[in-house]
Amino acid sequence: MFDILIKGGTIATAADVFAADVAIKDGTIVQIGRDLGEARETIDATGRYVLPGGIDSHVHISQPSGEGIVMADDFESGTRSALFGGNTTIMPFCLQRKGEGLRAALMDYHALAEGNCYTDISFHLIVSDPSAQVLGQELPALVEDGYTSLKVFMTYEDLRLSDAQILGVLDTARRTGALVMVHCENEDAIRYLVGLHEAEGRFEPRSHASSRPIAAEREATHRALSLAEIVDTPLVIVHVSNREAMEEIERARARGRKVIGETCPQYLMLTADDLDGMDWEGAKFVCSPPPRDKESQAACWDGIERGVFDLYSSDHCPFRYEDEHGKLNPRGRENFRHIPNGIPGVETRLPILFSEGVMKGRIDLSHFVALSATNHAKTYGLYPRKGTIAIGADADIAIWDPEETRTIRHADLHDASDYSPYEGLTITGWPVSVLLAGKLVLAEGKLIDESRNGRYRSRSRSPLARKS
Ligand code: DUC
Ligand code: ZN
Ligand code: ZN
Ligand code: ZN
Repeated sequence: MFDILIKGGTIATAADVFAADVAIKDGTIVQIGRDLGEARETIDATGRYVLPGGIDSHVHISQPSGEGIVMADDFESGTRSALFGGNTTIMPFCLQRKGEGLRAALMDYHALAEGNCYTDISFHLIVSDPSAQVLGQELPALVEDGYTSLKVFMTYEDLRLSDAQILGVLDTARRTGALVMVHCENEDAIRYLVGLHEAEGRFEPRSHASSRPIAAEREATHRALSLAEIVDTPLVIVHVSNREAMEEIERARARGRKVIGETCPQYLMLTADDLDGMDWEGAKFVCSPPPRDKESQAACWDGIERGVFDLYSSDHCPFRYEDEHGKLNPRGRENFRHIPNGIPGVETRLPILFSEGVMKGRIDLSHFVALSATNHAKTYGLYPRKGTIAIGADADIAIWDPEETRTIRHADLHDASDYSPYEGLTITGWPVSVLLAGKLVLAEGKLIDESRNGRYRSRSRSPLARKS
């Protein structure tokens, strides 16, 4: 006797699309086929797609973001929103505080997450202070413990690492088999341009975009790839916003480098013009890198279609708009440089890709599955336990109604921000039911299980980052 049988749907994996039933027992997919037998509970998936639960490998939850600034989502609201968006695993960042170790930060994030998650979670580390102790002892031990990826920043005064520090991190990553993600923007160039904007009295949100030009991202992307080449380490270039940065990735690949590219909904759907607007409304769209122009949007779609991007993540980084702790904090409402960087999007990521990508014929359903789940699992060491519909995999499944048409309204979303950057966008194709480890948590758009059974998952090393 199975626990659950999902009957009559169309299954899609990153490789195949086929009609079959899925049988689940003890949280695992145990059979795929026809006439599988009896189950305690049957879910009718006629007319629907049965897909691996989404994996969003780039989200920020409860991350300290500057004096007086508070991220809108905690683990409860962030994972609830992720679940409604068809996700079963998210990967938030754990930020190292300067002068402290990585373990200390991890203890805090684990304490915040424990018992509060509607989806599974797994942490990336952010290395802000690569001391000898961190690189020599902590990081190698943490990789052994299943924290197998980390991010470094080339921008933000308080987070950026020097090229020498980045080389040290990359070299440690190569020796230990960790996978490094890089935020590529040239901090010195940005600081110079911010100064020019301030000198000219251009304090409004739009100046955020013009002080972080494409050339600053392209240059840093080139530099990060060069540093990785120097110490022979694979690299993930996160949140790529434009063609010139994409071309750096392609050139590095042509030289034989292992590089993963990631883009996000904001670079497919928004432009710098969104940072204009009455009453500082443009603050709602302030993220880094900033949204660019129509040509860059087309380039990022092209990068999705051609496989320049293996990863499509939300970069969910939610701040409330009307809040003295968010976008309109007292300093932020006077000067763009104090507007916290980041926008919400964990719930709308997959519906946007489905509607704009699959329904508009830019990508097929298997490519959608690869970009929404499989490639994230493969890149970050969760595959094949997660990211596919296969016998033996976790029964993390999202059932999609490809015909449901709804317009995005923040009032209908489940995060703790107070706006969506995509308000008013009409979407065809929504996830309607979600199973986490074989338990139906979301059923026909209703949260039916509030027990927050999401678990922390340690990960294997990325296949890209073998020890050497
Ligand atoms: N980088 C991110 O990855 N997210 C939000 C802000 C940032 O700079
Ligand atoms: Zn970043
Ligand atoms: Zn991010
Ligand atoms: Zn407040």
